[in-house]
Amino acid sequence: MEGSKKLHIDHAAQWSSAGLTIRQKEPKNLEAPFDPIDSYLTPTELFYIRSHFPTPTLDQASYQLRIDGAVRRPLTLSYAELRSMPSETRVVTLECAGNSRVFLVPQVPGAQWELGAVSNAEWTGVPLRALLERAGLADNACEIVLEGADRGTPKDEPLPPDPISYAWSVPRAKAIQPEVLIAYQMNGRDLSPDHGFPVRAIVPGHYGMASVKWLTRIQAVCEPFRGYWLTSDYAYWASMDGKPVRHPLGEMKLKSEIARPHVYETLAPNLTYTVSGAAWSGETDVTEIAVSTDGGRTWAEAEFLDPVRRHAWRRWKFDWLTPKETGPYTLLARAKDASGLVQPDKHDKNYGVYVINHSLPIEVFVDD
Ligand SMILES: Nc1nc2c(c(=O)[nH]1)N[C@H]1C(S)=C(S)[C@@H](COP(=O)(O)O)O[C@H]1N2
Ligand SMILES: [Mo]
Repeated sequence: MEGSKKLHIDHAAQWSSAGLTIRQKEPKNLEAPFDPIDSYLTPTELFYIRSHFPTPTLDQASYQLRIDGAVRRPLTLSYAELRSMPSETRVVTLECAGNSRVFLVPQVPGAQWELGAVSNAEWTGVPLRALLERAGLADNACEIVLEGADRGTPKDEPLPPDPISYAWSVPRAKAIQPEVLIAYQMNGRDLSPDHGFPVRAIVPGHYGMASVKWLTRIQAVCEPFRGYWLTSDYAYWASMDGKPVRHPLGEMKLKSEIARPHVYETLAPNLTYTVSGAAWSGETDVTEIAVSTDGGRTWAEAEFLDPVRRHAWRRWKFDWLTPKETGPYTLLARAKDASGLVQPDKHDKNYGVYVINHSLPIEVFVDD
């Protein structure tokens, strides 16, 4: 079982004034506190922040959204024009593809996210589909490139020679789904600067990297876009006729996390302790959740607190009568989806330092 060695929990980590753990100060990489998931929606000030470059300064008055490329009627929308279009509100869980990286053994480079590079919010905006219809998407367009206003030099080799923007490309089939939003509100208020003010994309069911913040351009393309983020960074080894090929990440994988107790917590013996957490997936529904308190030998059904809602997490709980016998115990949670797929028990190496969706061992101590 992975994780039987001590995790490299960063005990010297600093907290922001709002209570987020600072993984990196600038550009901002702030982790949400995962253990107090008392609310279904993550309060905006506690929602994790993952930015590759400094937050750009944009304002509503001069904001422009360009829609071009393989479209019949390229257009530019002002903020007011976007706001005047019919909108939709959806609850969507965002998870960074690098979430839970600290659980990889041996330790790997990159931000040492624990459990909180995932959060759940309500987003309001215009379906991307409506904008593509207005622009007249060409029949042969295969992807939609979403580009942000932030720029800089990325960190990992191979590096492009000049500063680049943050851009992600979404397959056409996903981009035209009704749930993909060009959002301007989060939890009922204007987006905050760090979460993409004034406008961002929300691509439900895909890892966070697809939900481009500070969105200023939507470009339809007729060939797969092979930009830095989709090739050098957020890519994995897929297989083509038995040979490994690089593909960009996409759909979020089935996952559950234990929020309480936290790793290395000490619990009293012979007392009921409520183990709690959340489970989510990409394009399917989480239908079952089981908990093990003996490192995976036996499993018991846990209880969901939230209903099934596609693209949003479901919190759950499990009442555990802690053993009389003191000592270390390993807790695991394991989700199952509507197709019968079960959360894996180890990390898939094809994903490198991303997609850490196996059952994460939470070691606790039962002691007086
Ligand atoms: N323009 C831009 N969009 C971006 C990013 C970025 O660095 N720049 N980071 C992406 C990544 S990797 C994630 S996980 C999500 C995080 O969104 P949040 O900061 O609102 O939580 O934004 C995505 N959108
Ligand atoms: Mo991310």
